[in-house]
Amino acid sequence: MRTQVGIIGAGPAGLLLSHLLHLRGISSVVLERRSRDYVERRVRAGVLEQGTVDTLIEAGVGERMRREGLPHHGIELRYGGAGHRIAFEKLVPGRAITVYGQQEVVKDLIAARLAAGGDVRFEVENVVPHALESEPYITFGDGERLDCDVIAGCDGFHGVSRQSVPEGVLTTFEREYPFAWLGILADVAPSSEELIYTRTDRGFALHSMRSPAVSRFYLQVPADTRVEDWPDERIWDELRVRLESVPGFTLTTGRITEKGVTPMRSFVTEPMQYGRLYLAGDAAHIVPPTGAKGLNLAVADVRVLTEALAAYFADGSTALLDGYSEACLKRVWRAQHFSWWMTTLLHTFEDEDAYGRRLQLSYLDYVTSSEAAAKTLAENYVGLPFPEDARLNVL
Ligand code: RFL
Ligand code: PHB
Repeated sequence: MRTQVGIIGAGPAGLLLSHLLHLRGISSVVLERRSRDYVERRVRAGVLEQGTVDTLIEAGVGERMRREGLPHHGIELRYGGAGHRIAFEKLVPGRAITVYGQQEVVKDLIAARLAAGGDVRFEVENVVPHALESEPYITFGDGERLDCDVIAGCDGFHGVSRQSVPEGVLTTFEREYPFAWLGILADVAPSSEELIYTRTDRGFALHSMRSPAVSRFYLQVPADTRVEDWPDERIWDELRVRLESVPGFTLTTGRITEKGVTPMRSFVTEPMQYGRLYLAGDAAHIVPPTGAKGLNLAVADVRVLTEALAAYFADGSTALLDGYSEACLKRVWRAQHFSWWMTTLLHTFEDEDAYGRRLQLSYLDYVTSSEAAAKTLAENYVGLPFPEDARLNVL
């Protein structure tokens, strides 16, 4: 079997890449370890940057997102007994975020690929990339083989692609945090119209949502937390204590339908390529979810890779492919800093002394009282515009 681009992983990165390549007349095969049902149900991100929304619309897969997504023009930072709105419409006019579940994006992309006759294979085991320096191919299943010109490693943080690069080639940069997020989904109308990022002395809490009838919440918990130790009542009690920290706010509770613990990590690999293997999304970098950047960065990588591959398959030019990693890493590091900064601003750290706590509160006061500081938060949160040379020539 032969294709132009062999794509490992059917998360947002792999699926969007396959779709964009199709629009440019480039063939691909997507190999995914999990079942279609599993990837369509995997509850993860919920916040789409303006540039991600624009990309999905431009690529013709934004119809349902436009109908069902919730545009948000601000977020609330809550601490010290008061809430403070970061108003995007004033700080970054014309830019906003859209709340739309990652699994909905994944569903839309899978539907688009299958409708166009795309080759997306689920429940594929033993995927291994080979001959990355010369004529690459992927083996999978029981001795099957996919020959390709290029391999795209879109298989997330624990995938096989990054691990197939010879030792000594990649440099990694990493930070682990001494806490995790316990996330839940509940059948209850949101108690607030906008997302609430809350800092309390008991830890961070986030009120997010998925629809007018479904809410999403996160609690900062110790890194070794087990879901079994958090029965529903305990979760609601803790969310109440942390979120009902301003007068007049009442948390409405409901049936919890999903629970999970997410470790918090920052990670970057440099470069994001080796030979004819190109890494995109979580396969190349991870951020803690506080800045809502992971999915958005995956989309940004894929835009750059699509243009580089289009140039390569058009006339054999390798300049854009050679510069792929460098082109992506600027945005990656901006998002790394923003995500680390939001995380350190809003979480409690066990080893923090009174001095550290004062610094944290001082910065929160600054962000919520200075327009310049608030603007810094806002423009990073809604996502910096793509550079001029990162146009997406889809049509
Ligand atoms: P994914 O989504 O992990 O997809 C990788 C795919 O590769 C498959 N795979 C393999 N397939 C074949 N062979 C192998 N050996 C394979 N190994 C793995 C996997 O099954 C999977 O289907 O990576 P991708 O496409 O790069 O997308 C990245 C995003 O999923 C991730 O960055 C975001 O979910 C991060 N994130 C958030 N990002 C945002 O932009 N906004 C948010 O609000 C946000 N909130 C979050 C988040 C992540 C969270 N968790 C659970 C990590 C909230 C949470 C709680
Ligand atoms: C979510 O709705 O899942 C979500 C929202 C904002 C974040 C992270 C996750 O920063």
